[in-house]
Amino acid sequence: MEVRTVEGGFIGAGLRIGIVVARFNDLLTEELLKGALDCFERHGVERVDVVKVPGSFEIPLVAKRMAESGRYDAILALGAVVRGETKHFDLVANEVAKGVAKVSLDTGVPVIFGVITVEDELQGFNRAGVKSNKGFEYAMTALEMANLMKRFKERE
Ligand code: INI
Repeated sequence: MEVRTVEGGFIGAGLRIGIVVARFNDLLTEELLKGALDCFERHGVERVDVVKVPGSFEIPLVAKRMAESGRYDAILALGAVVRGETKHFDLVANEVAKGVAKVSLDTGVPVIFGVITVEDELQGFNRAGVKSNKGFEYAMTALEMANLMKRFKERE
Protein backbone atom coordinates (compact mmCIF):
# COMPACT_ATOMS: atom_id res chain seq x y z
CA MET A 1 0.00 0.00 0.00
CA GLU A 2 1.29 3.39 -0.91
CA VAL A 3 0.34 6.20 1.44
CA ARG A 4 0.88 9.78 0.34
CA THR A 5 0.44 12.54 2.87
CA VAL A 6 0.22 16.16 1.87
CA GLU A 7 0.69 18.84 4.48
CA GLY A 8 2.01 22.36 4.76
CA GLY A 9 5.22 23.40 6.44
CA PHE A 10 6.03 26.54 8.37
CA ILE A 11 8.60 28.23 6.17
CA GLY A 12 7.71 31.86 5.63
CA ALA A 13 10.15 32.72 2.84
CA GLY A 14 8.32 33.93 -0.25
CA LEU A 15 4.97 34.23 1.54
CA ARG A 16 2.83 37.34 1.59
CA ILE A 17 0.40 37.52 4.49
CA GLY A 18 -2.44 39.94 5.16
CA ILE A 19 -3.64 40.60 8.69
CA VAL A 20 -6.99 42.20 9.45
CA VAL A 21 -7.26 43.13 13.11
CA ALA A 22 -10.15 44.61 15.09
CA ARG A 23 -9.55 47.65 17.31
CA PHE A 24 -12.42 46.73 19.67
CA ASN A 25 -10.86 45.34 22.88
CA ASP A 26 -7.52 46.59 21.61
CA LEU A 27 -5.68 45.78 24.84
CA LEU A 28 -6.19 42.19 23.75
CA THR A 29 -6.03 42.50 19.96
CA GLU A 30 -2.77 44.48 19.98
CA GLU A 31 -1.18 41.62 21.94
CA LEU A 32 -2.55 39.08 19.46
CA LEU A 33 -1.10 41.21 16.66
CA LYS A 34 2.30 41.34 18.38
CA GLY A 35 2.30 37.56 18.76
CA ALA A 36 1.37 37.06 15.11
CA LEU A 37 4.05 39.46 13.83
CA ASP A 38 6.63 37.80 16.05
CA CYS A 39 5.74 34.42 14.53
CA PHE A 40 5.87 35.71 10.94
CA GLU A 41 9.16 37.51 11.48
CA ARG A 42 10.81 34.48 13.08
CA HIS A 43 9.65 32.25 10.23
CA GLY A 44 11.03 34.56 7.57
CA VAL A 45 7.79 35.82 6.02
CA GLU A 46 8.63 38.20 3.20
CA ARG A 47 5.83 40.70 3.58
CA VAL A 48 2.97 41.39 5.99
CA ASP A 49 0.26 44.01 5.48
CA VAL A 50 -1.87 44.96 8.49
CA VAL A 51 -5.34 46.49 8.11
CA LYS A 52 -7.23 47.71 11.19
CA VAL A 53 -11.04 47.69 11.43
CA PRO A 54 -13.34 49.02 14.19
CA GLY A 55 -14.65 45.69 15.50
CA SER A 56 -14.70 41.98 14.76
CA PHE A 57 -18.01 42.34 12.92
CA GLU A 58 -16.19 44.37 10.23
CA ILE A 59 -13.49 41.72 9.68
CA PRO A 60 -15.14 39.59 6.96
CA LEU A 61 -15.71 42.44 4.49
CA VAL A 62 -12.10 43.59 4.66
CA ALA A 63 -10.79 40.02 4.65
CA LYS A 64 -12.82 39.47 1.45
CA ARG A 65 -11.34 42.54 -0.20
CA MET A 66 -7.83 41.44 0.75
CA ALA A 67 -8.40 37.85 -0.39
CA GLU A 68 -9.83 38.99 -3.73
CA SER A 69 -6.84 41.24 -4.36
CA GLY A 70 -4.76 38.14 -5.13
CA ARG A 71 -1.87 39.66 -3.19
CA TYR A 72 -1.87 37.28 -0.24
CA ASP A 73 -1.10 33.63 0.35
CA ALA A 74 -3.15 33.74 3.56
CA ILE A 75 -5.17 36.22 5.56
CA LEU A 76 -5.13 36.20 9.35
CA ALA A 77 -8.21 37.66 11.03
CA LEU A 78 -7.58 38.82 14.59
CA GLY A 79 -10.19 39.99 17.08
CA ALA A 80 -11.38 39.58 20.65
CA VAL A 81 -15.02 39.07 21.53
CA VAL A 82 -15.68 39.29 25.27
CA ARG A 83 -19.01 37.95 26.52
CA GLY A 84 -19.77 40.68 29.05
CA GLU A 85 -23.45 41.01 29.75
CA THR A 86 -25.13 41.64 26.42
CA LYS A 87 -26.37 39.45 23.62
CA HIS A 88 -24.06 41.35 21.32
CA PHE A 89 -21.37 38.75 22.10
CA ASP A 90 -23.21 35.92 20.37
CA LEU A 91 -24.23 38.03 17.42
CA VAL A 92 -20.74 39.36 16.80
CA ALA A 93 -19.01 36.02 17.47
CA ASN A 94 -21.37 34.09 15.16
CA GLU A 95 -21.25 36.59 12.33
CA VAL A 96 -17.47 36.92 12.26
CA ALA A 97 -17.03 33.14 12.37
CA LYS A 98 -19.51 32.58 9.53
CA GLY A 99 -18.13 35.50 7.53
CA VAL A 100 -14.51 34.39 7.78
CA ALA A 101 -15.40 30.83 6.76
CA LYS A 102 -17.42 32.10 3.80
CA VAL A 103 -14.64 34.37 2.53
CA SER A 104 -12.18 31.52 2.69
CA LEU A 105 -14.44 29.09 0.84
CA ASP A 106 -15.59 31.66 -1.74
CA THR A 107 -12.11 32.91 -2.61
CA GLY A 108 -9.94 29.83 -2.07
CA VAL A 109 -7.54 31.90 0.02
CA PRO A 110 -6.99 30.55 3.54
CA VAL A 111 -8.55 32.98 5.99
CA ILE A 112 -7.57 32.00 9.51
CA PHE A 113 -10.04 32.52 12.33
CA GLY A 114 -7.92 34.26 14.92
CA VAL A 115 -10.77 35.76 16.90
CA ILE A 116 -10.70 34.80 20.55
CA THR A 117 -14.10 34.44 22.20
CA VAL A 118 -13.80 34.70 25.96
CA GLU A 119 -15.99 35.02 29.04
CA ASP A 120 -14.12 37.98 30.51
CA GLU A 121 -10.99 40.11 30.20
CA LEU A 122 -8.92 37.87 32.46
CA GLN A 123 -9.53 34.90 30.19
CA GLY A 124 -8.72 37.21 27.30
CA PHE A 125 -5.37 38.29 28.76
CA ASN A 126 -4.45 34.68 29.43
CA ARG A 127 -4.93 33.92 25.74
CA ALA A 128 -3.33 37.13 24.52
CA GLY A 129 0.08 36.76 26.07
CA VAL A 130 -0.10 36.15 29.81
CA LYS A 131 -0.23 32.35 29.60
CA SER A 132 0.09 31.87 25.85
CA ASN A 133 -0.34 34.06 22.83
CA LYS A 134 -3.05 32.78 20.53
CA GLY A 135 -1.94 35.33 17.94
CA PHE A 136 1.31 33.40 17.55
CA GLU A 137 -0.55 30.08 17.30
CA TYR A 138 -3.04 31.34 14.72
CA ALA A 139 -0.13 32.77 12.72
CA MET A 140 1.36 29.27 12.65
CA THR A 141 -1.93 28.04 11.21
CA ALA A 142 -1.73 30.75 8.56
CA LEU A 143 1.79 29.62 7.60
CA GLU A 144 0.75 25.98 7.40
CA MET A 145 -2.33 26.69 5.31
CA ALA A 146 -0.50 29.10 2.99
CA ASN A 147 2.14 26.45 2.32
CA LEU A 148 -0.44 23.69 1.95
CA MET A 149 -2.45 25.63 -0.63
CA LYS A 150 0.79 26.41 -2.51
CA ARG A 151 1.49 22.71 -2.69
CA PHE A 152 -1.91 22.11 -4.31
CA LYS A 153 -1.17 24.87 -6.84
CA GLU A 154 2.21 23.31 -7.66
CA ARG A 155 0.51 19.98 -8.41
CA GLU A 156 -2.06 21.52 -10.79
N1 INI B 1 -16.55 43.84 18.67
C1 INI B 1 -15.51 43.05 19.04
O1 INI B 1 -14.54 42.92 18.29
N2 INI B 1 -15.56 42.43 20.25
C2 INI B 1 -16.60 42.53 21.09
O2 INI B 1 -16.57 41.93 22.21
C3 INI B 1 -17.71 43.34 20.72
N3 INI B 1 -18.86 43.46 21.59
O3 INI B 1 -19.03 42.61 22.49
O4 INI B 1 -19.67 44.35 21.43
C4 INI B 1 -17.65 44.00 19.47
N4 INI B 1 -18.66 44.80 19.06
C5 INI B 1 -18.52 45.75 17.98
C6 INI B 1 -18.80 45.11 16.63
O5 INI B 1 -17.75 44.27 16.23
C7 INI B 1 -18.97 46.18 15.53
O6 INI B 1 -17.79 46.94 15.44
C8 INI B 1 -20.16 47.12 15.79
O7 INI B 1 -21.34 46.39 16.04
C9 INI B 1 -20.40 48.01 14.53
O8 INI B 1 -20.72 47.23 13.39
